Amino acid sequence: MAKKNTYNAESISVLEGLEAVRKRPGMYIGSVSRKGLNHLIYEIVDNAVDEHLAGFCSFIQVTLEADGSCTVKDNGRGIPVDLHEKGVSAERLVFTTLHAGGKFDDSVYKTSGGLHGVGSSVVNALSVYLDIQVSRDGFIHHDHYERGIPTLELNQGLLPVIGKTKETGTCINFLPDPEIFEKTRFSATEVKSRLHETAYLNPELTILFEDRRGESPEVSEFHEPEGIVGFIRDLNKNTEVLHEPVYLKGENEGITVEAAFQFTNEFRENVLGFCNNIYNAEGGTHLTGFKTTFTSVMNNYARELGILKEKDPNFTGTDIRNGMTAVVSIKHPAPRFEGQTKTKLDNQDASRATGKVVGEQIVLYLDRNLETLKSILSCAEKAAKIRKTEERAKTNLLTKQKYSFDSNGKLANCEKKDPSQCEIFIVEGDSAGGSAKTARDRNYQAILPIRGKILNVEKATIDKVLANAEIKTMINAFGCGFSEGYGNDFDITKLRYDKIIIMADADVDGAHISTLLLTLFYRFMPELIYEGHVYIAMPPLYKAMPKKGKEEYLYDDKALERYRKRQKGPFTLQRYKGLGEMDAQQLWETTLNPDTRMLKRVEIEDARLASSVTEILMGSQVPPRKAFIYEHAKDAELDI
Ligand code: TSJ
Repeated sequence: MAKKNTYNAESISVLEGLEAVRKRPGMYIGSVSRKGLNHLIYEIVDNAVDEHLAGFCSFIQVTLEADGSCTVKDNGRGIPVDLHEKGVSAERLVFTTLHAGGKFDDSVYKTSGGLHGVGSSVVNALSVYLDIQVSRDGFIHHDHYERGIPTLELNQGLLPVIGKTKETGTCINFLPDPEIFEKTRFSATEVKSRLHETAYLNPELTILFEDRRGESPEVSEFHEPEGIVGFIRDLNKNTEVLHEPVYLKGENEGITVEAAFQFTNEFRENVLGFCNNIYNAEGGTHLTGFKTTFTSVMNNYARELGILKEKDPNFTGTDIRNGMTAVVSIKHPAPRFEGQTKTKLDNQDASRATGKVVGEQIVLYLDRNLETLKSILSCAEKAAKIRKTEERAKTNLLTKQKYSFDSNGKLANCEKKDPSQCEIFIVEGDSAGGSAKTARDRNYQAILPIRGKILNVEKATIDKVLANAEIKTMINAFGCGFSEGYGNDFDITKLRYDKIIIMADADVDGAHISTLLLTLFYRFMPELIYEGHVYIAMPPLYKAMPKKGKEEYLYDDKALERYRKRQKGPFTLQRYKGLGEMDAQQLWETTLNPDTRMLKRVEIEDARLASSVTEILMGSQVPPRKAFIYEHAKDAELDI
């Protein structure tokens, strides 16, 4: 009797938990956009990765099914199905118990192994159905849930058995709930990228990915026996590298530390941190430890080699990491996370352990590899030189004009103040800017013209970009500041516009402007992109005017091809060269009017992708950038 009561009490709290998750899904999975949707897969897969880390699973298969569901299968021991003390199968508890607080709940820190094993009940609650088969002890045990509620009758607390097997493992099939998610199509690109990363971090694991949604199924296998060294090679695959990747590993205070790095001839650093296989978007103590030690070791070498003279100041950390690509991956028994998205590692012992391991191992390597050491130091010298020039330029600027962000320049603001209803167009060129100001609905549309030639400096350094008055006006107009590295002064809640729309010509200069703006956003205001506020206007290339019938705007050459096929009678074709050529009425119809315009939302789901994308975007050639835009063009939304 007592048992039954506990179970009833238990089921009530299960229902309450379910309701909490379904009411505020963002609290548990971050968002209900495609990013949150993909997250469901990671929550499930992480459990299988844990089983791998425990030493019992070597293979994980992830399938995007034709019906929109996802199947994840491992060859681990199988989730325990025996009776738990509460009188139900242990498996039921895994899928119905909401573990204290959500990942994105401010009040709670994640404990051991990040959030592993905690997310499966959340995935369950947010799925139309979740079906599970556990192969264990010679039998296949079956369970099924609908929107988090179990639908199968238990027999004395135990799951129904649907077959015999000699294998062991867990297989889960689930369908995300369209009542919850804005988008229900998983992004194969994002999922693959994350699985590939998991494979790099777990060199003995094999992950098979299959996408069965298209005409012909696509299969990828991820197995990276080189581990994070392979990760570094992959991150640097499109850049000129200066030496072979360096790999360090050690243990300190019960924390395992692994790091790999390689310098390139690019003027940027890309240092990624992972704790217990989880990416730390906001960095944290492991990265601090790595960076501090690396800086001090390299400064010592620079003095020993006479590159820095007695009177010279040290290189800064940024100087020394100029061109560096690095992955720091630690295993910590009890990690704590802080920061806006709870992805910043907070344990002080992680900083000590990483510093210690890196400090010991790096000198062992560099003492024997002087060529590598010299390449790294020459990167630092170059960076220091540029920094000094820029510091001088900035001081000059400061004396002439206060380095502030409160000018409003040429911004033609809108009248409404409610951010959810407002849009800002960043328009290339004064003439297009002028037409846009006339054409807009001043009620809710703001226009900020930006002159192309100011920014038309190949690979303008970010300092120059930030010193640009129009860029300052832009940052000021957005209202949310900007963040540099991990020092974060950015506050997205202060954003004054729901849509930031880049409006540039479809030519080289236009591409350049969009490139710089997107790069700027990635680096200093990435949340704008993650939260889907950034759009690119797609002005049409042509206007077709038939002798009989309606005029039509055509947005690309494919559209023109289709038009030619379907248009029987004669027509005149007007080709637009640029935004500047349209009059106010045309500009309104093609680019400003929400009922007729075409917008493409810029979507990058993860910071890890941003670095390589930035590279593509920063590159001086136009074609790769085009490829980027086109790859994401499938996400293009006809904004009607
Ligand atoms: F495959 C998968 F990704 F779909 C998935 C696998 C999803 C979930 C929610 C869990 C798992 C999973 C869990 N794979 N392997 C396990 N292992 C256990 O839960 C397990 C097995 C045995 C023992 C033991 O002590 O005997 C303990 C645990 C935690």
